[in-house]
Amino acid sequence: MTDLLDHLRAAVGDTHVLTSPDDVAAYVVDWTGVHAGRALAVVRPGSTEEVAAVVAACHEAEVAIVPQGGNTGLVGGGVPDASGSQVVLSLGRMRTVRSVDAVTGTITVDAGVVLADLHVAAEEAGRLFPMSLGSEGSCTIGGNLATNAGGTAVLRYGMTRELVLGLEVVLPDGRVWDGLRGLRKDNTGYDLTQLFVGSEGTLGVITGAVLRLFPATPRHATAWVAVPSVDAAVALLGVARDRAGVHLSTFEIANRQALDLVLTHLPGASDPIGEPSDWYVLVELAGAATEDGLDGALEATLGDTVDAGHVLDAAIASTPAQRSALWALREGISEAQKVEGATLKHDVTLPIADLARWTSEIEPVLDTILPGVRPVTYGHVGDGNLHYNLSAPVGRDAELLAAAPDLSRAIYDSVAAANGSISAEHGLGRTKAAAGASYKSAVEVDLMRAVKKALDPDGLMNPGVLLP
Ligand code: FAD
Ligand code: 2HG
Ligand code: ZN
Repeated sequence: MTDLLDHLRAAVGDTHVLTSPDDVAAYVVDWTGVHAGRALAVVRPGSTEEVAAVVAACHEAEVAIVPQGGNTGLVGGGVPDASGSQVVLSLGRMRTVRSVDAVTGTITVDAGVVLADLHVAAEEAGRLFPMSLGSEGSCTIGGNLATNAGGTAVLRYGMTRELVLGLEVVLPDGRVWDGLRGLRKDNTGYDLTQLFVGSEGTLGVITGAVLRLFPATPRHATAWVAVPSVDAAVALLGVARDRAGVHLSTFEIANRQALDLVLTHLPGASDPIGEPSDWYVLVELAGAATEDGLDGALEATLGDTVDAGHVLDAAIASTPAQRSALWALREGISEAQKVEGATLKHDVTLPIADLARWTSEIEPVLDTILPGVRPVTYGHVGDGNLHYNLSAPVGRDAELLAAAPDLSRAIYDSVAAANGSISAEHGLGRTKAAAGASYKSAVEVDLMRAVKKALDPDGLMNPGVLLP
């Protein structure tokens, strides 16, 4: 291994090959704290050529690589296993915005550009890059592409795969595929770009991307709405779609348990409504600077639904500070639940029409497995995507962890029975690789293995992630 470390140092410079426990510590544990591995080394290349040299050296030495961006992934896919034999390849130094074309509506970036910096670059060109995640201050566009991230703007703009036009990828043998074509139309064979989107670092290292930009939407109408049930939230969604059309950009749900955790653990958070409700919705309309019908459309939506009994009360933001405070209630849930203690995460999608039935049926099933278990239910209800994250009965984390296999199986079985998905947006990573394969047909798993074998015949790219 000394040979490999020498090659890596020659490729990126001594200071960018980290091996001491202190230096590698932040790269080997994931955000949840559940996955903690060991690394042979952490390598921080500064260019596509350096990534290619690192990957070629690892290929030659038959050493596995774990690509890593901002290390905000929630399924353990960006950290090494416990063997101490894997190299973590961090894209953190590759943060250049290569070019912006406001006329065509494209931006070309290094994979290590942080999502919040990408927003700023788009804004400076008078455009919008719409992807919006609670982790946007740390996650990278390479990680977003590798996980096909979702977030709160999917309802209007789609998942990451709908925002990308072309990629640059270092293949497992060190060759570079330059697919940085910013064309809306290109029917010249298999769509290789889309093959790498959502591949979680198992097929190659994404080093650059051409992304779509959209017209800026600086105007907003935002409300935090108390609703009596999931059914009522779905009814509100229907009315909001009719009233706001393309301007409806966010439609998020949270149960009372989720709000309670935010109010308990996040400094400065306050309940904008006061009278407790079982469920809440964050709804936002967004439009161009010249758009002046947003407030009216939001008020009409709420008016229609109050009359029908689907809305109990609402707080409408009238200043940017009030808007941020409402968003903080939604975006603070992950962090607040982490502070509360152990969390058993489930990131599921169901047909929207089944969400109310599913949430009411699964709760008693889980309560028989672990009496008093607390579902912290929230997420992108407009996409049919719930984060059905369980907290233990207060002070009983060990019991939650002991019951975890039974609880997760009950949830996944019922999701599969309803034709849903056990990973809506976070990917499979290490946490769900086995479960992912077990809910797919043998044909589908065979096809996935054939793709993996074709691109990474030696199995050196992120082994143990995505495919068991
Ligand atoms: P990492 O965590 O570093 O890596 C994630 C995966 O991508 C790993 O498998 C890794 O090997 C691979 N990878 C990373 N970079 C590359 C690359 N350049 N080439 C090839 N493979 C690569 N996710 C959502 O979808 N929606 C949300 O709303 C959302 N909200 C979040 C909120 C919080 C508070 C947190 C902590 C996380 C949230 N996430 C969300 C999850 C996470 O932020 C996303 O999965 C994000 O896309 C990961 O980006 P990253 O740069 O941190 O990737
Ligand atoms: C969100 O929508 C994220 O807030 C994170 O996808 C969900 O922490 C989670 O489970
Ligand atoms: Zn989410």
